[in-house]
Amino acid sequence: MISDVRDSFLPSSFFLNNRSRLLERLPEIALAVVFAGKAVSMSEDSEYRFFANRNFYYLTGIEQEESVLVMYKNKNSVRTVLFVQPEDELKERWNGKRIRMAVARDRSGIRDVYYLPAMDDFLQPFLSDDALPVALEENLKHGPGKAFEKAILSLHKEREIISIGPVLARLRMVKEACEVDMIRKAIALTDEAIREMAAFIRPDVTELTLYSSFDFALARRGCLVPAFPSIIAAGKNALYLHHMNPTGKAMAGELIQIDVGGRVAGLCADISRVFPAGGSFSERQKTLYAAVRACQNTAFSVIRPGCYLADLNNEVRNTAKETLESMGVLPVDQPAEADVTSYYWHNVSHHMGHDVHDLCIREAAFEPGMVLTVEPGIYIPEWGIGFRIEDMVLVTEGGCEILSQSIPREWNEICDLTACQEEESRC
Ligand SMILES: [Mn+2]
Repeated sequence: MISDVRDSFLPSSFFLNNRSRLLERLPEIALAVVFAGKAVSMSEDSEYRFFANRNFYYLTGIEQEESVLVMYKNKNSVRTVLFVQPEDELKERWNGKRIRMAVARDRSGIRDVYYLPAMDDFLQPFLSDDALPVALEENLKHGPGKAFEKAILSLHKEREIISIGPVLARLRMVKEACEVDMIRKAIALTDEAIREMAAFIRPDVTELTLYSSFDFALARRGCLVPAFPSIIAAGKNALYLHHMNPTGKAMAGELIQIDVGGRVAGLCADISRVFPAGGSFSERQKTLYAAVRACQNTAFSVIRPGCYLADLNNEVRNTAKETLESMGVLPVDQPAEADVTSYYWHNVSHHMGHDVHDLCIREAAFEPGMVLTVEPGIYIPEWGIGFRIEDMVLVTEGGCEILSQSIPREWNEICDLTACQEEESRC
């Protein structure tokens, strides 16, 4: 069993390399400022658990609220400085210990770490140069980067602002080996948690039982921030793709869609499976299962370097059309593409990484090192059933590797995970 994923860290060399690659893509002389952000207010003096801006994390490895990365380059040199909240006995007594400078240095590989009150004085000489371009994530509408942009433009409205969002998206699309290792760990974590959750599946199981057992399985392995809020949808709730409120339950004969993912060192997993509440699939359910699996197999065979998201979607939609015709859901002589979309509601893939729907440039061709989901879904409201099956793949030189191979995927393997198979006489 995975013990505590909080012991898994990306090496500081990874963050150092990310900063270098960003700097290479900036003009010869520029200042870059990237903010961790602040915890989101829940109500009154309560806040949601802090979760750093992913671009900031990608460049520093630091999860501490209000931290700021500043990088300056000119023709001869580069200066990289990290600002963190100062030690504060009273605030820390109430809100918990802040990151210490030594830890911040160690995680980020940045030697120059200072306390935040020093930041304004540090920036002043740079900002007094009106000709210095400033690189910001000005695409983040409400973040501190936006407020900073406003402040510096109010000082000098002609200043050139460089948007680093697209640059970071391009970098983040291709994963380093250490990121792929962490994605593999996130999948292994998700695998263990799915098995523990599935052991509760029997007729009349509630969505809440499965939801809480999955989150418990993650949390006791050190994952307190899953990749996204778990989707557990029993029966017809599966026809709401992002069913977030686990109030339903599944009777014998009904299916349960799960769409879940753990996170390790910031990197996400995203896995979907469908379980029969009674421990076995009906013939009709098996037919749909085979259709969705056929769509997945098309995707697995199509994904390779040089392929585009649009090509992949078209190929898989064709397989969905053929299977819907062979099931008698769509008439064979119907040429209209539109009818497929009545049953085929969403695209098959998204990039995966530090965000579950990772930053990407949709028009970019696949390259080795990219990580994608393969999640075709077919939903037939007339039958009252519909589901997706979701795995994760790594684009390789020759095609793709299924990263989530260890998680049971075929319908007979799925049944074996449920409580019903352990207590066959009761179901
Ligand atoms: Mn997904």
